[in-house]
Amino acid sequence: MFMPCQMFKACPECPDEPTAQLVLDLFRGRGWSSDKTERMLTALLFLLCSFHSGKSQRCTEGFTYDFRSRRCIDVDECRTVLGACRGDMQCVNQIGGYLCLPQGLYSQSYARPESPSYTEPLYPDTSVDFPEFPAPPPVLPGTGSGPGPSYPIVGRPSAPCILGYTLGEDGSCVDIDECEAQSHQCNPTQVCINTAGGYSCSCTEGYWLVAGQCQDIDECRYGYCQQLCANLPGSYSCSCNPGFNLNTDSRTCEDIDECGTNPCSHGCLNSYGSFMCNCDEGFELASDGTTCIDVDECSFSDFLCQHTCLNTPGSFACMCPPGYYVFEDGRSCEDLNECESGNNTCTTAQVCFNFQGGYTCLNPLVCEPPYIELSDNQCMCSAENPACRDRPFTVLYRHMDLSSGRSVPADIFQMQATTRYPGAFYIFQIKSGNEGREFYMRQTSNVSATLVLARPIKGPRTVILDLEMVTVNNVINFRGSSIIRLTIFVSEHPF
Ligand SMILES: [Ca+2]
Ligand SMILES: [Ca+2]
Ligand SMILES: [Ca+2]
Ligand SMILES: [Ca+2]
Repeated sequence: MFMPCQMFKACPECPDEPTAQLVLDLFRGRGWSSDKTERMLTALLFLLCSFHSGKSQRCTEGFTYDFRSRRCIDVDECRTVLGACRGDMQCVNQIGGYLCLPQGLYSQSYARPESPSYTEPLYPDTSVDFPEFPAPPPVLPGTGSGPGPSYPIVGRPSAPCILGYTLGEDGSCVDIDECEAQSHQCNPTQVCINTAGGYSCSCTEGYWLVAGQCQDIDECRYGYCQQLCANLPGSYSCSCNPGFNLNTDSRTCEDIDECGTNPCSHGCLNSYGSFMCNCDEGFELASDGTTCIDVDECSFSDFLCQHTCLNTPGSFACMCPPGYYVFEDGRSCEDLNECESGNNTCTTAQVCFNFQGGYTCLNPLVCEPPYIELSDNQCMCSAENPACRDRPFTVLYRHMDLSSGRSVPADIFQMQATTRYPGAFYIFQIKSGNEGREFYMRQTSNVSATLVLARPIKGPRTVILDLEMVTVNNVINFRGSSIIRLTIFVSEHPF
């Protein structure tokens, strides 16, 4: 719509509207109707206005003519108009006008240097089409189709609103919601946020702006999680290693005190990220790491116990056969001396003889005729008795015990002549009882010999050996013998 006198209304000597309209109608009547024609008419009217107003007054309201520079310069109303703004409103000078802005709203972008030597062009040189015009009137910023900012001109109610605002129905400036109106320049990846007088483009949470695009933040790269991290579009997810729980902050991990749930059969030791079970003595940890199983000590060695090993939960016990007791070392078997302990069945007439693993009750010595009793363990056959001629002179009864399986050879019994005759010599031999040839006699001197166990002997067994000592005296042509009847109680066990 072409409205020349509205456009140049600020020109005080502008011809009245009907006159201008008349001129326009005149041109239109002649077929001059294009936009260019209208613009040319506008310029012409302006020229008319300018010539009509005289050379001293060529500036619009808000400007004053500077003779030195021969230009229209802005009037700083904030300095020249007393009480330009009321109350707390702050006066901000603008080119061709001024603003009254709330103190908080005032920002540097509205400000201009307070320097009095400010000589910038005081109105834009918009007249591309008419460069020859000496001083085109200032166009109030924002009123045209140009890109300039729009400011509310307080004090001039008819003026348009600043950029980002539009004139409401009630005449006030209301914010334009660029987001709603889809007039924003936000990138498709961005979110438009309307603000008073403008809008901002931002990325949603979990995204950031990289080269104008909202890109997912790789929170994992920045150590958002204490332990395990999985990056997600716009987000991330933290998790924890086994043995840890995610804290309520969803980022940090806390050690689980596994011992609180008694996972171990015996002892439990919590550790950072794990736990350890331990077992009481005599138990070992099973492969599951939590169960304690008994150690079978008996399987370690056959020599752990002298006789029998009995495994028990957490321990073991050595057992001994009847007739023995477990020694204080817990492993050896010691013979019970039934004769000393009185735990025997011998009568008072008998003599208790203890041996390894048992005992026996020896009956009183009975010497069979022609032998007569010489002492409680010796019988004698008198030389005067003809019946004794070819018999041993004395029979001495002795008893000994021998462990089964005793290592061989072993000296087990000593014989010695007690009576020595001048010129006599002695022969020691096993007269009977050695059918298995387990024993032999080794003469150790002229008057002594040792009974040697030559082969291992296994009990339980009682061996009765007649050990003979033959006395030979060739000088007096004497040959006689004495017997030791040795009873050997061979034990069942090798101890
Ligand atoms: Ca992410
Ligand atoms: Ca733990
Ligand atoms: Ca055990
Ligand atoms: Ca015994």
